[in-house]
Amino acid sequence: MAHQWRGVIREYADRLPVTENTRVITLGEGGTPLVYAPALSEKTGNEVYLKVEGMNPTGSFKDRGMTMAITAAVEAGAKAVVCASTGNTSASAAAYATQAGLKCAVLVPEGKISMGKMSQAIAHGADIIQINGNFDNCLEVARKLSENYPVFLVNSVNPARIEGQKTGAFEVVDFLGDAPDYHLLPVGNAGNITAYWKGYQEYASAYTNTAGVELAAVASKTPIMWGFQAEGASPIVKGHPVTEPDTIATAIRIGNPASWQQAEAARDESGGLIDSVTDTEILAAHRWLSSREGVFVEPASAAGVAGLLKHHAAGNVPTGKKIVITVTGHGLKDPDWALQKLDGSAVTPTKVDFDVLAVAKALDLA
Ligand code: AN7
Repeated sequence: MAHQWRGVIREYADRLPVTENTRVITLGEGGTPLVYAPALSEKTGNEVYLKVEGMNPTGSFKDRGMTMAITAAVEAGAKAVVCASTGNTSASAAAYATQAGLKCAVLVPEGKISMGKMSQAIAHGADIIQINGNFDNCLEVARKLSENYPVFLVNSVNPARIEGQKTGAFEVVDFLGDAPDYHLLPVGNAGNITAYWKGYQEYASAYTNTAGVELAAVASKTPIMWGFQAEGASPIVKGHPVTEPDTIATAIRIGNPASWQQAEAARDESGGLIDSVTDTEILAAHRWLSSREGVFVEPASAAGVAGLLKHHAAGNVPTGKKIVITVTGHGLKDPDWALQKLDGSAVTPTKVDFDVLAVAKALDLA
């Protein structure tokens, strides 16, 4: 009988801060496909794989961390949770809080979250507060709210989130049989690059878990980490916070990432880099993924692929390597970007009468 995936906490219980008595809040997250990308592989002369995180229950990688954060909130006796979000965290928090029976408040930047994500938070009954400011302002308020009121913070400044998200690295290694040579991903608040690096490190050496049991190393090495911010929201690249972050990739429209130092540590300890890509490069990569690999993502999710193409064009990418790129969220989160051509002109379906010959002609079959 095929193995049925039980969600990241149960699959990786021996490497997560849970016990037998923990009430696990899960929607079956994780176990996402690692998809071979033929066109990127051919273009760059490497073996390129996509970790397709849009396949998670709420359509983004956030679910890996949220199963742990909401489980921890329940364990701590919380009655309500709060998060700041560019959209995906709020969708995920709202869903997991619902299963746990917790109230959920989400603070989002006004006008800068996609309709798909907003609809999820509404559908799951979250209290949605639009803040007249950006994500960084929202996070500051969420932190202070949790310090002064009885609400449990589920942003990635909560270590439980990082613990859950590190399972992405475990899955990559479990699938490939070892760590890849390179791991590329988008960087916004920098929780995910922090989490992947933690997961890769824990898998590459003996690890003593929370029960005091020593687990053997699973991987022989760790990958080189390449992270990519959007150019208009690239504080780590610039070396200073950006007060007015601006990019079409609203998910990573973040000017002062909470895990800034951890992201720099991942970069430096792995011998990697954190660079930026323009909105034009992001949209080209978004289109590449949908039209050449068969993988539909939201714009921010394409930043890692944009980074690979940028550095390949600059001659910085070796050949013959295994490269994994996390594509973080589903294309249906923000589908408008697929509805126009790259030059901005509209894509209009061909209209014909209901007649086989007319359809055959329209398809160049007759
Ligand atoms: C699709 O939902 O910050 O560097 O509030 O939604 O770990 O922040 C989302 C971030 C990449 C960046 N791709 O990851 C939020 C939020 C997508 C995202 C990122 C986000 P981090």
